[in-house]
Amino acid sequence: MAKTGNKNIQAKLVLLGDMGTGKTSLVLRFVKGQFYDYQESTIGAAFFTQVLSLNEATIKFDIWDTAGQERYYSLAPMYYRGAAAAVVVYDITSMDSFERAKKWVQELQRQENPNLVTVLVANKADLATKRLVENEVGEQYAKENGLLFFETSAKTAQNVNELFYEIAKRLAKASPSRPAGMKLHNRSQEAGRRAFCCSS
Ligand code: G3D
Ligand code: MG
Repeated sequence: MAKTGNKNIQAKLVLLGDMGTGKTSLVLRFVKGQFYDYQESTIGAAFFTQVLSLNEATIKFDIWDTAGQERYYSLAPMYYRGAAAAVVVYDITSMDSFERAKKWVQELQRQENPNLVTVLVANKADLATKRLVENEVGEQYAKENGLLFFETSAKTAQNVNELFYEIAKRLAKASPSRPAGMKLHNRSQEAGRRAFCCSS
């Protein structure tokens, strides 16, 4: 529990990236601590919440897990607009997914939201024998573009909590001190968006 006087932060977080890169699996690992070998494809987008308590703040994440298919592409801005953090995921066994991740990064950069905490995530690190995107390549791209970078495995849980903790820490640092209980978010706008939500 947060100590009295701590910051309470509500933060919208969006996951972007090709279908099959493991976005839903990363969220389920973070929110439920589980991994499913057979993970159903996300339709449209799915909504999850998770609370992380740091010493200095409590962060409530509103997580939008997007589908990744081209046919949902035009919906993406609805999910990343107003986001405090964006997690762009690729699969280390797919060069195409890395190229797609770069496109998402460029699109986010065009939004000119300097406060957006953007993370590049190289998922499926457990599949080292099938690796096609070297760690250094992802890391270098992230560095050049001012992104945080993590290699993760939703399957083994490698770096998954670390990824969300790092985001939480950045958000806590960036957020001005304010009395606990005060919301940073306009809930009435969110309510409309939830109509698109499928599962939690
Ligand atoms: P998406 O939400 O980005 O579309 P999913 O991706 O989370 O649906 O995952 C796509 C497939 O990759 C799923 O397998 C899932 O189990 C697998 N996967 C996700 N993360 C990892 C990981 O870190 N390591 C490994 N080895 N597999 C992972 P299926 O078989 O259902 O397609
Ligand atoms: Mg999914």
